[in-house]
Amino acid sequence: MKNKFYITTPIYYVNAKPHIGHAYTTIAADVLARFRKSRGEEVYFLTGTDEHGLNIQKKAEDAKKDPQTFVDEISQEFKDYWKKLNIKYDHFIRTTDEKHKSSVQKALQTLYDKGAIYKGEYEGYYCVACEQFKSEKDLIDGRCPDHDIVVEKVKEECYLLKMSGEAQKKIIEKIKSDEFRIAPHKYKKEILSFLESQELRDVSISRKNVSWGVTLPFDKEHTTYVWADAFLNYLTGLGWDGDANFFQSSAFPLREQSSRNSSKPSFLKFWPADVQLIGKDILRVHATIWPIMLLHLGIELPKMIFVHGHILSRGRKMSKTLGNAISIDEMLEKFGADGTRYLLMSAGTFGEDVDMTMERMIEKYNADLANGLGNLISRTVKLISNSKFQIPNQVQNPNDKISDFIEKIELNGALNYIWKIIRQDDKYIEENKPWELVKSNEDKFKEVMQKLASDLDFISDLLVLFMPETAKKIKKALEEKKTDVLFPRIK
Ligand code: ME8
Repeated sequence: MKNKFYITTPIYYVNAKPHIGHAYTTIAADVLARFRKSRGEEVYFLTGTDEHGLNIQKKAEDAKKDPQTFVDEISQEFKDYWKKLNIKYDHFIRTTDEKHKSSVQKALQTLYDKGAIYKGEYEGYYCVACEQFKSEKDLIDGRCPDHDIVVEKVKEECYLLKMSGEAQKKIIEKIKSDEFRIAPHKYKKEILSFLESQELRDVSISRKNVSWGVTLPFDKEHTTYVWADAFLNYLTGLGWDGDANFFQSSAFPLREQSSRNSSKPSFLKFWPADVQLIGKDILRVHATIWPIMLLHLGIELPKMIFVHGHILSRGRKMSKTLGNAISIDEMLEKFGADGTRYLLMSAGTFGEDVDMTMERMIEKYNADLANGLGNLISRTVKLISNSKFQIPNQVQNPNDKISDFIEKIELNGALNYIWKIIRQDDKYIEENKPWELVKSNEDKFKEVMQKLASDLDFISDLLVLFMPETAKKIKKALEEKKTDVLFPRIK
């Protein structure tokens, strides 16, 4: 029976086009999806765009466009960038898809009928860029610390989702036991200390004065709060129509006993998600509202939320709202798709914050790609092209070592491992001087070049997840015994 693997990214707001922060999560998900596919698993990789809410409504007004036209354009930009970055998702969900909207309505009706949603009033502060309510202690001088904007005081009639009591207790238990795993460990600790230190406040799941959203099925004067709408994408993106009964007792045994055959609907085949990748900015909502919605619906929780750190620019989170982001265009133009993928994935420990500047990226590109990998390829290929040398068949078993890193989602660890081989080979060339051996000792020359060619072939297998085009070019260069310069130095 084939193992299944369901991986998601956040669905991104279409208030502006994506920057390298969004690329960071999406490339990481692509690497993990490619890895599982290469092992023969049945993979479903979902990404998409989050298109409702006040912020987007306002941005469309500013742009003097009707909201649908506005979101159509920006959502398309996300798709275009993902294509340029060679991201191979299985489905791209948009929250303005008709099917998604009707499924959200069905699910909310169920929650309402069950009494998990009730009518009330909400009073608090609202950060329109986070699209989240904030408590006073979340703020610095009345401003949202993430977006540096003044929050609005809101008091309105709304529908609320029950968050405290039984639901909160269950979430704590499931996080503690890793049934609902939050990784890396420090984020698990952080969220547990938050959940254990206070009783959760019921959250508003509707807005009365926001027209750009999914109408509540049980009260047409309200639209769905953008996060409640957005979370359900992880299920509707698998084709779920909003009927929670599908997941109930009768469906579970059916799912467990038979093989995951294709006649089964995708959502039963792939749910629960194996990895939900997110940035640390949205951990709290993913560890509270999202699992509590699922608990109320009687649907299993995802197996793991994996949290990565922020890309910072001079100490602050790179963000569309702050306007301090490096553009994907700039990266693509300078470094190409593979160079961009490499620089983002090797930027630092996946899970920790990483500070990125263009200067440092250029330096790293020159050191690791133009010099390190690029030099190794061109030297090796040049030496074998001048000789009658036959390239050996692959002898090394790829993936063993790197699998450990990738399974633990230590993506830069995997790249460090590959670059260690590259550096060792560089040293090996310096020590053995094959350009002299070719004249003086043919046997030794063959031995040295065999090792180098075989290592390069191995490196290409290891790199394929991160730099798919480069991996192909390495193979081709070895086969044809010629190569162009793959990574010209950048000044
Ligand atoms: O939060 N560093 O959308 P969003 C690293 N629509 N990652 C970054 C980043 C940075 N500087 N900036 C953005 C939303 N990201 C909601 C999500 S999901 C049901 C709804 C990445 O457009 C990172 O993955 O603000 C972060 O969590 C996400 O983009 C936020 O994207």
